[in-house]
Amino acid sequence: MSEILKQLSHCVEFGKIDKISPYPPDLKGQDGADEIAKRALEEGIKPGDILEKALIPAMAIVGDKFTRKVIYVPQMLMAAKAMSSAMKHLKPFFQSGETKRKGKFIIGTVSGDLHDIGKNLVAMMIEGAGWEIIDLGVDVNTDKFLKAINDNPGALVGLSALLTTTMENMKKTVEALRGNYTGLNVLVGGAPVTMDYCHKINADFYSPDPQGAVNYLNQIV
Ligand code: B1M
Repeated sequence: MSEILKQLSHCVEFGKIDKISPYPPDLKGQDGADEIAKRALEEGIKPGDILEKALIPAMAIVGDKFTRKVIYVPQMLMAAKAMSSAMKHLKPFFQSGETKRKGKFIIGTVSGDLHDIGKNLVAMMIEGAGWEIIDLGVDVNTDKFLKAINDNPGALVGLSALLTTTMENMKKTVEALRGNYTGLNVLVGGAPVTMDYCHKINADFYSPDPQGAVNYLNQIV
């Protein structure tokens, strides 16, 4: 991995957002994920490589440290903020899809779940593939999904869940969507979700990553 991607990965792993951020103390005064991601792009590193080789692996390390109780929620939050500060530079590249939209895609993280990094990535990639995104945010209850579908006839829907506890809410929401709309296309994803679970809850498709979701949508139109 190039030196700059190593630096970026380090910043995300240790929650160094930008130069003015005083956290973590040993990186005080140094560039953070914000400045380094911008510089990596200026140096010609591909946005996809920045994401796949630096940002996503750094978050995987953060998750592993959290599991091993090496770090706790505040450090995990700082890492997420550092990741987001880098993502804002990548966003325009992933969103530069065709201007003519293929359709509408409603997306949200299910009720009780505040994780939005993966959901935002999926939204960005799908937008870049030419779809209009209606992002309902995090902790989205069933009524909010139902209202969005009602307001946007013909839209497809994507649900993200990162917690084993909130997968149950994913199931409840899908059940309600099925009960209210026939022919609605529902995609599900998020770290604990599997194809088996997708079938079990009667969703249409599961993708482990944004590209799988894009490919699925593209073969529908
Ligand atoms: Co939380 N957290 N967290 N967390 N967090 C996990 C998920 C966890 C696995 C960490 C761990 O224990 N190792 C664990 C869940 C365990 C479990 O349920 N089995 C966990 C926990 C326990 C918690 C809390 C309960 C901690 C606490 O308070 N004690 C708490 C819950 C809060 C809540 O939601 N109610 C909590 C809080 C947080 C923060 C707020 C601090 C922060 C989130 C900040 C934010 O999102 N803005 C956070 C973070 C950062 C993580 C980890 C470290 C990283 C998540 C992430 O952003 N990954 C995570 C550990 C891990 O995942 N390794 C963890 C990077 C992202 C690109 O990947 O989101 O998987 P991901 O998305 C992927 C795919 O899953 C897929 O595409 C994306 C790109 O490849 N995908 C889809 C996602 N959605 C999709 C939808 C699709 C298709 C694909 O179609 C619709």
